[in-house]
Amino acid sequence: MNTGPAAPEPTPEEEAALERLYSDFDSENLVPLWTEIGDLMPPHPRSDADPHLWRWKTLLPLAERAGDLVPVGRGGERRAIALANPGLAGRPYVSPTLWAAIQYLGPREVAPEHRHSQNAFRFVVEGEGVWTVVDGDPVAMRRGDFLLTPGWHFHGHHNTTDKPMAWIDGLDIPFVHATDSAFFEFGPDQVSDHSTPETSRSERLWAHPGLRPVSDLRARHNSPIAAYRWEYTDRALTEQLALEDEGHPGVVEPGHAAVRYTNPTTGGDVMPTIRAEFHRLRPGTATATRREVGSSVYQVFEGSGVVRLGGKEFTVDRGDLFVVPSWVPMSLGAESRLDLFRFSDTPVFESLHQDRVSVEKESE
Ligand code: GTQ
Ligand code: FE2
Repeated sequence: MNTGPAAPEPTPEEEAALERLYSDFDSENLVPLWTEIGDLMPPHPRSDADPHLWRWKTLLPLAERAGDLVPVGRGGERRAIALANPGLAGRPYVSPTLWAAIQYLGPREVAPEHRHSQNAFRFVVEGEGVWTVVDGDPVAMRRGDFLLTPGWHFHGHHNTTDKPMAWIDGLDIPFVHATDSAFFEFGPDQVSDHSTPETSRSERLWAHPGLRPVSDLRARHNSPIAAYRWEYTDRALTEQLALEDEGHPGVVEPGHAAVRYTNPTTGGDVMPTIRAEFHRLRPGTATATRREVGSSVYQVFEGSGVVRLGGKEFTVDRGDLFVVPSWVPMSLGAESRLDLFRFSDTPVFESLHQDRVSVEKESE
């Protein structure tokens, strides 16, 4: 510990005076920089969050047990079970800025409407039969779909089938909590529209590639597309790899196709605090090792492989989730074809000009 500017050996009187000084700092709620600087101003980000993996085969049975034992309804609002990073002192946070949870809705169950300043999305790794109703627009949830609930939009979920459904939620709850900017309001106890259309009104108006309604050409800070369907994501990735086979550009690195979900009114991220992407690796390929400012969460959608996170290495399978804390070196290797959904807090750092990326080396 640095105890201040270099000085000759202190006399016992000086030692005692120094001790009184620190004690007076403490009682006056003052802290000197020189005792804290290593932690406050590190040479590069050193996250308290750990790289960590949660296995789907562990998560889903626990969500099912919660479904049997814990009702969903007004007050608790959602049967959502948060991934709590073991480095974050028992907080239900997957990273310092992000929330990730498995949410479970049994047959015919309803999660009541509410709205909050936190931005939210859903990603579906398996199942169907739930409609999320966003500002009165019923949006079907199916495998591979990425669904948005931007801040301050009313939303409730209802399962219209005799089968349960589970999916993952991502929100900026920790960021909003840390910045004291949370607002919340209850809506109706039921969802406001019980119809079950295949396609939401939002998609019918907005989800046509390269086409916008001339009736509304404003730039918006949230994407107006409520659901990004698997059909389009899959096709985009398939075409990137086909173009690579034909010798044309498009992939991010050899054997690695990737798309970002975007806001068609700006071309930027879907929401101000959350970035979302989908990645596909060919069998047997590995990515370069990267570090990035900000944290990411990945969910394996299909296939198996290995992820290296700092000194740790995990094998991953369908449904497994892992978190990459800020500035932790990360690389992926695909055993079979490996499809991964990813979300991150990068837009926060880009907005504030604190973003950095470092590509360390080609691995394997
Ligand atoms: O589905 O509205 O995982 O409000 C956490 C907070 C889900 C939701 C979560 C929420 C929701
Ligand atoms: Fe919510």
